[in-house]
Amino acid sequence: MKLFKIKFVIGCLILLMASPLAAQEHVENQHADDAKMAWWREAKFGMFVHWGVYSATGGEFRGKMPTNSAEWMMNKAQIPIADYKVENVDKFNPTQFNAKTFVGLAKEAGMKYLVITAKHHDGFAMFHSTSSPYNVVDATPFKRDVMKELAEACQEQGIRFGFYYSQCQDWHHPGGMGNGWDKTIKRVSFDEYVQEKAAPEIKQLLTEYGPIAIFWWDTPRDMSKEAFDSLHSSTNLQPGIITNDRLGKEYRGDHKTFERHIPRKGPVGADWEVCMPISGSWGYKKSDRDFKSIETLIRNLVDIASKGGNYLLNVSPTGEGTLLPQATERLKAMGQWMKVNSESIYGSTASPFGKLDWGRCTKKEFANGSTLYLHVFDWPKDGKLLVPGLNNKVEQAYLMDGWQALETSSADAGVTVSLPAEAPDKIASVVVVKVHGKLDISTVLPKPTKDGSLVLLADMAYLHNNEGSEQLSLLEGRRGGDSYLSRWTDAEAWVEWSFTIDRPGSYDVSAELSLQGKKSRFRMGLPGQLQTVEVASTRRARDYAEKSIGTIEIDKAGEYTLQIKPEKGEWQPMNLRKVVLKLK
Ligand code: FHN
Repeated sequence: MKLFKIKFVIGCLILLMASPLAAQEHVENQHADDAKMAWWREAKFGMFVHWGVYSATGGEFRGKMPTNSAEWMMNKAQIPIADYKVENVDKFNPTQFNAKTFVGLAKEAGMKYLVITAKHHDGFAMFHSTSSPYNVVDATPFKRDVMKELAEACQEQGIRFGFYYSQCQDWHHPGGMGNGWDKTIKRVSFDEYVQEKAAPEIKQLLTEYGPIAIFWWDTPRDMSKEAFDSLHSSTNLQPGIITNDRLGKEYRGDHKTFERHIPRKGPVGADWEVCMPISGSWGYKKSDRDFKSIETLIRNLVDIASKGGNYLLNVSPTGEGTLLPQATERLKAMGQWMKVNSESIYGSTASPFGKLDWGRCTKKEFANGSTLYLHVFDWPKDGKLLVPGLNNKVEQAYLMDGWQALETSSADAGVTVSLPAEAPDKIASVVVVKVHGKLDISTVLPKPTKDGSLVLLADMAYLHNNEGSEQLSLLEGRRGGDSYLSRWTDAEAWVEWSFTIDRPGSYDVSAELSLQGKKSRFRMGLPGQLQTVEVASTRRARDYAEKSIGTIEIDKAGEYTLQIKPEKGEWQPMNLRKVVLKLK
């Protein structure tokens, strides 16, 4: 053990000396090097690939389908190493795999980078590991280094290539984390796993597979600083490599990761990416029918880009080495949409607007003007598309698909674009609006209708919360239902809505909420005039009810904010769909 530490320290020193930037890179810098991130920010859209020996049986083990995603089958079914070898490793022979075709599909979809599982939690190396015979060349009938083939195909087709590597969990190596079920394992220390396997494998991946653009860590766990440093320092072997935020909390990496869900707002001042499977499981799972619709996938790409993030969409090659037709069909359809509209995605930045009722916006800013890409999901029946609060002079407006010129008119409310009766694309039609000068946009706040009522929906609220944390999330109802505030477990988290009132008076406030269990107490009202409110249980989380929660006095027309803050100690998490103000 002592010898190991000495070796580590020497190893790290050599690497650190070899790369003067290494020490500097340790200095956490949320704003990664712009030059390094330029291609990634331009790319916006990548392919994630979960492929391993679990794919050989579609996640099934001896006729049973373990729960969770297929790549977790060894864990969920508590499969001993010996049995996993017989049932999965020995059967892995993807004879239909063709790297050129596979990468061509990513390219056809409009994806600019590809990240693939070199080693997942099961410890199996999908490359010709020189540190462990537990790999695709030495241990399977297939005997081919699929990572090498993919790396070459990506290089030939101009797709940036990266590896996913599960650095802590390893259910095969006796020092890896996570295998608590196989009692035949003769345990060694985690540091020995890092020294014998993880560190040398990562170094091999970063020196023998050509240019590696991305290294994607996963499921961080505590480990010694030496272990962290020996893993992290290997990334210096690929100048300009981009890493994510999952090596460990001391290493923020170059971008944040969100998984399976799209944040309501992108984290400010940071690069970020949403990864999600095209279906339900990351790895190929025979029973997985949960393919997202083409509409959902395209609108996800647009939604993420409109918030300033990247979309890493996962596919799951089968035991034959191909994708299911459902996946191929979706990738091709996304490619068709990108063929017409990719200008509105590649190199775009986040929308300058608040919530848009009809869709999303991305933008590109230049020295003397900006281009706005209006992604219209809901084509206005009256042919009038309002861009709320836009004060700039419009120089040009046209449909992305076919370049048909469009008329625009400006008013206090913003710019209205006159559209043809038919939307060019029923999923997302792009209207291009070029404006002069620096963007000048007024915040347009919701205001009461003629009858004096104002509906403040959950997705109009501003969440005071640790962005991306599990607490207090804005969730979309299933199948596109109403959004609602949920998982409000953190009594420190609170919400507020901003709005305009043109008629002073007393406004009754009600809320459509659900509360399971006991009563809950919170404070509600205008800033500095919060009143304590207590609501009784509605019995179950899915039982919503409209509850009166008080009255607020508005003494003059203007802009206001309504706040709801949990009463610490008396708070029970509730779900909230909307708040309604009604002039008395
Ligand atoms: O446990 C893994 C899971 O299998 C999958 O690889 C995802 C992809 O981001 N990461 C972990 C779960 O967060």
